Amino acid sequence: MRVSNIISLSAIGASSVLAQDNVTGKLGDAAVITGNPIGKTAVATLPEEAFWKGGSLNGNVKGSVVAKSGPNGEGIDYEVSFSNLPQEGGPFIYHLHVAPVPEDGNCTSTLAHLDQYIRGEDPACDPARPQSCQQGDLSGKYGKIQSSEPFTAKFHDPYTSLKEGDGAYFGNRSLVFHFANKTRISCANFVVSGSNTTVPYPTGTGSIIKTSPAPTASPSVPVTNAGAMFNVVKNLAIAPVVAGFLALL
Ligand SMILES: *[C@@H]1O[C@H](CO)[C@@H](O)[C@H](O)[C@H]1NC(C)=O
Ligand SMILES: *[C@@H]1O[C@H](CO)[C@@H](O)[C@H](O)[C@H]1NC(C)=O
Ligand SMILES: *[C@@H]1O[C@H](CO)[C@@H](O)[C@H](O)[C@H]1NC(C)=O
Ligand SMILES: *[C@@H]1O[C@H](CO)[C@@H](O)[C@H](O)[C@H]1NC(C)=O
Ligand SMILES: *[C@@H]1O[C@H](CO)[C@@H](O)[C@H](O)[C@H]1NC(C)=O
Ligand SMILES: [Cu+2]
Repeated sequence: MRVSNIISLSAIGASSVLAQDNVTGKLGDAAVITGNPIGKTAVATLPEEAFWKGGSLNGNVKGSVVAKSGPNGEGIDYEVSFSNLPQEGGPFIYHLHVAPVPEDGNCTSTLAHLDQYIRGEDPACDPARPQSCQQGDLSGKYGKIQSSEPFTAKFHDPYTSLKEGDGAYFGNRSLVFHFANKTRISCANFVVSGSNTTVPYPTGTGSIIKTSPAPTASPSVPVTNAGAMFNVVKNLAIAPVVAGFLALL
């Protein structure tokens, strides 16, 4: 790599670290959700037809977000898969949006991201502090969609809910898939299945009484995409050292 490239990379690294600061929502950091109904599932599947009517799209992006109550009802386990990605305009981003998609399929009507703590979109979510991000910013917290396909990801998010009545509940909301520039390509409503049975959490005691079948033994999956992004940040952070060393040669 040329020295000039390394120096410009290190400049980007420094400015993105500064921009991330320690932002959080006006109402603070997102709370960890407990008491999600065991076995409850919400699935959003992108429709046949795209909302975006531009070139560079062969039909619509295909894919879904499958969300299940986490182990013991804590947080949500997500399984994400997308394919038939546009030829350009990535990396793609996806979010839980606050309103559902209306009958006419207009993705603009889904409004903004699920953001109960009033954080806003800028500066960008720091995946090292997911509690400080908008709850609905799944790609911000767990990784954007690069163009290699199919894209699949599994992650555990502690801050979203399948318990009706919670502000963080998204079973009545929607998924939106965007270009990197935020233009909305496609959107879908979540379809909920499974019971409302909640594991009782007797406060102050460590015991949990299970009243329904035990949660499937899906372990909480490490957040590999966020880890990868973190490595990029770390690599950028050492770039000035490398540049300084090369300057001596
Ligand atoms: C953000 O950082 C500043 C300076 O380090 C500190 O004074 C402030 O309390 C921090 N805010 C939060 C919400 O952590
Ligand atoms: C967003 O990106 C897409 C794909 O590159 C492009 O076609 C579209 O014109 C862009 N929209 C805006 C508002 O820049
Ligand atoms: C979608 O809704 C927005 C806001 O109501 C409107 O401006 C836009 O024209 C609609 N788009 C389509 C394709 O109907
Ligand atoms: C979705 O459900 C939550 C919790 O029950 C509620 O606060 C919110 O207003 C609902 N949103 C929509 C768009 O129906
Ligand atoms: C879950 O609870 C909500 C609100 O009480 C109710 O509308 C819904 O029908 C329940 N679903 C099931 C499967 O029992
Ligand atoms: Cu979005």
